[in-house]
Amino acid sequence: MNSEYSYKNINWFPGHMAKARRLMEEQLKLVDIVIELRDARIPEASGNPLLKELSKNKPVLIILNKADLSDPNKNEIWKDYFDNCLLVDSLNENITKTIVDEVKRILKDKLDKAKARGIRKKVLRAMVVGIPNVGKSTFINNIVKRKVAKAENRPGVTKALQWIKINEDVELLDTPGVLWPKFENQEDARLLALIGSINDEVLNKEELVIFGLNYLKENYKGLISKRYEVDENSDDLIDDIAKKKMWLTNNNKIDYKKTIDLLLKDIRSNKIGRITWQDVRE
Ligand SMILES: Nc1nc2c(ncn2[C@@H]2O[C@H](COP(=O)(O)OP(=O)(O)OP(=O)(O)O)[C@@H](O)[C@H]2O)c(=O)[nH]1
Ligand SMILES: [Mg+2]
Repeated sequence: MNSEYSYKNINWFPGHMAKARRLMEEQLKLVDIVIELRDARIPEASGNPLLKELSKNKPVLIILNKADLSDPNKNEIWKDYFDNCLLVDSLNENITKTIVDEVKRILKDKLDKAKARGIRKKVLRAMVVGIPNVGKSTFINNIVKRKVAKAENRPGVTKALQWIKINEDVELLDTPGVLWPKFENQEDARLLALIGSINDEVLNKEELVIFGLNYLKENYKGLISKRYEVDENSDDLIDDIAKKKMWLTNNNKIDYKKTIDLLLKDIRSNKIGRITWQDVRE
């Protein structure tokens, strides 16, 4: 494994994202608050600069989603780093009350002012935004306790905007995951690819796996050895894992494609452990 390896530049901004961004801009005037989902495993890199620009005149609630996959020792540090931030597991927790209460808390001043002027604010509208595959549709389905939005484990599932009513007071807008036209910071782009927010078809998966394994060896010593029963400091780590797991072709050679695919799958789940891939910058 060579750390001098030069990585191929990553970029992914398909047409539906540019369109989604325009439509979101239009809907923005209707919303009281933006709920921005980020991935708890990469809280900084999963923040979209386009969305920051888009929501600059609105209150923002940051949700660090998939907190069940991220390092429990780092979760709270990241939560404290942001204003108005919650750690959430949209797959397993019952989050409706927490989210509705938090939205109402953040908007309390606005609601009180409206009330003082005799205006009873009808419905609170929240736009749910975030990078692809971060869990926006799952988050909404959890809140409304119904499967109203399609959710799948690949980026680019939601293609259109959809308003969803929670109750008489609150409505949510599901939006397509959006990235930005050019990743100036390729390190962030690699992290986005690593967690599965960029279409695999534009990625070099082997590079990603090598990057992931190196990071784990440095920052989570012993996890790889434990998971795959190999010496994680071996010079032939990927081969060793493949042999141990019997990821082989019919004629007993290492099946590299399968090995890379399965390693990437493990890295993206919590199979190896709960991992956070970036730290708060000092
Ligand atoms: N472990 C875990 N998985 C989650 C969580 N939230 C969502 N997922 C999974 O993440 C994958 C993507 O979820 P979606 O809800 O489709 O994500 P999205 O942000 O709507 O994706 P796009 O519409 O493609 O932008 C699915 O496999 C979900 O089951 C979470 O909190 N924890
Ligand atoms: Mg979606």
